[in-house]
Amino acid sequence: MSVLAPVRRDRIITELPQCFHKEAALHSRSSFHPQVTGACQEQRTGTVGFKISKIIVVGDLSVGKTCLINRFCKDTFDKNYKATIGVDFEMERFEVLGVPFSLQLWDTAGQERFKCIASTYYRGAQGEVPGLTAQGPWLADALKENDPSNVILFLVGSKKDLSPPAQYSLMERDAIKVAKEMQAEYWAVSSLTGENVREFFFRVASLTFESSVLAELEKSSARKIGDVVRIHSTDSDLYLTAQRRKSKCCL
Ligand SMILES: Nc1nc2c(ncn2[C@@H]2O[C@H](COP(=O)(O)OP(=O)(O)O)[C@@H](O)[C@H]2O)c(=O)[nH]1
Ligand SMILES: [Mg+2]
Repeated sequence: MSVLAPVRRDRIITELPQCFHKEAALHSRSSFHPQVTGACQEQRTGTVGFKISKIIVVGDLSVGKTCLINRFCKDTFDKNYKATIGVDFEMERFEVLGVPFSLQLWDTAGQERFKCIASTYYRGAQGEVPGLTAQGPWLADALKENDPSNVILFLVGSKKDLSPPAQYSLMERDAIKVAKEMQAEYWAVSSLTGENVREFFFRVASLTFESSVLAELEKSSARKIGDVVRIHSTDSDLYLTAQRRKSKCCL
């Protein structure tokens, strides 16, 4: 029997949520990777359903990191600024294509004096969400603690409600350029009105899930090759292939 409460009905994902802008998207497929859909249907997702993926939100002071997390997790918005002390996290449980999937959303403080604490929490992150004005030092610090090939990046333009649409679309053009350079997916959100907040986190959960399942499939196929090698250990060609596959999936 599971000790966990059932996943909330509004955290169930049955289809791939679409990207915000095709020009700055991690991918613009309209549905989940066919291998992922197949693995979920056949319940071949291994340990993914038991894992917790770490998402860290980094950016300068006051860009709106805490409000973004609070809007999604608690559906609240606080106009009064309260500095985040150190780091804090919220757990969010989803169900993606019938598989339980949990995200730990880490909120970090922008202050210099918390930088050293923050770097320890960056470790093991799978998704990162830098605020628009802060792609610089915070992102570099967070990436230092992780293998960049295992990390999915999102660039968020916050406080969309503050600028008139014409002005916003000009800023957005530059933001999209920056996102493309960073190989990040771009989103524009408002935590005040809630615009795109849910869509954004659903996309984060879905793309993180998709990459976790693909990594799991890769790992299990490498294991299978390893098993064959053990049986036919005299076959040097096969052995080499298996070694190569193993190192690739360890990346
Ligand atoms: N108008 C508007 N203000 C926002 C929005 N998000 C955050 N703020 C305000 O910006 C300030 C800083 O927000 P906060 O989330 O605490 O920033 P953090 O330091 O990045 O965590 C607060 O006064 C918020 O009320 C938004 O979407 N729209
Ligand atoms: Mg904060």
